[in-house]
Amino acid sequence: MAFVKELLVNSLKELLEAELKEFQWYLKNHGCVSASEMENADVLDTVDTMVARFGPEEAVKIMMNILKKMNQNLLAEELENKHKQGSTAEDSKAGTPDNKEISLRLKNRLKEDYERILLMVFLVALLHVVLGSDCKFMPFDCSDVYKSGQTVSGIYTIYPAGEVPVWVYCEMVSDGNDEDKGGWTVIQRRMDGSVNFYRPWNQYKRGFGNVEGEYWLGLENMYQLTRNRKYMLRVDLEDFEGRKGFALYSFFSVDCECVGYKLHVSGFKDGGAGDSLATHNEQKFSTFDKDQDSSEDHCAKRYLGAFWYNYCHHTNPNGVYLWGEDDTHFAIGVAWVTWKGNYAISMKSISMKIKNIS
Ligand SMILES: [Ca+2]
Repeated sequence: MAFVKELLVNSLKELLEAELKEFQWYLKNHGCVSASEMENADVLDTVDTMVARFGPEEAVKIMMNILKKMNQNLLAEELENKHKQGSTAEDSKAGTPDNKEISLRLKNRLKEDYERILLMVFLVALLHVVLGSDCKFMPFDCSDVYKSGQTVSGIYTIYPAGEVPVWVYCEMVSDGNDEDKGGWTVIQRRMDGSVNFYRPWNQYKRGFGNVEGEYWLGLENMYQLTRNRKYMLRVDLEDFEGRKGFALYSFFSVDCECVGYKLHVSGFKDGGAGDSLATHNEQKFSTFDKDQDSSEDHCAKRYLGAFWYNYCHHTNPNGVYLWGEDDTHFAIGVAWVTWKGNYAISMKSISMKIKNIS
């Protein structure tokens, strides 16, 4: 097993810096190592931690699985090519000859990127790895991530719909009461105008943007989350003068696409911003290419956004990022009217986040 570990470490050394970071990140995010163990640790430290925790055999299995996942598509392609050439079987049947011979053979293979991937395929064959679920930690939402001991805000993977991973920003601390702390799953965020939010239905369904910055989690993900657990919603706002406010709702859910991803939001509690969502309760979602609002007008097109428009809105979180106050075009900005009493004032930042009510 020591030999296998050595091979693994050598192959890890061949990875690019960015891939190593991704590898470590993946280990952390799957609960294989903790955040504190990751701090200042290079990849060899991480491997040692893994080996100490799971034993060499299990550790190598887990890491091989992760490497496979990181290269999923390439791997599949290479596997297929190899299969056609008939050499995969040959490699597997070769058993475990002299270490030096293998090392030499493997070293030659490390010359190019795709050959490095082949090495991993070879190692997997050598280990007879049965694909498992890594460290068997598949958080459903950011509450699960928080409970697993990850208390630093940042990007994590959650699994709201079975095996499909979804990248999300988890806000672990808010400036509210103790009850607000920990494990908020951010479903929408604007902060610097870097992402265009005027997008069609399929993108609002699926999600878009940068998880580290501005993004929309996707209506289908919101549906999957809220059909399984009960959530509260918090909307944080900041204007260009640096003033902050928020609105809290004790219940938030989104219905299936079959009923237009209808919104349910209730139990308002004021954090200074007032209740701009009341009028949007029980509304279907609308985009410029799907008008499901309660107006004879086409709200998404008129107000250049996408939302659970009614007739039409008191807030337009996915509207145009206006960089402050601008009344040139009525109500197209990122407005929250019950706070500002004015449709012309667009927020500097807005984020909508949900937390599981336990
Ligand atoms: Ca309409």
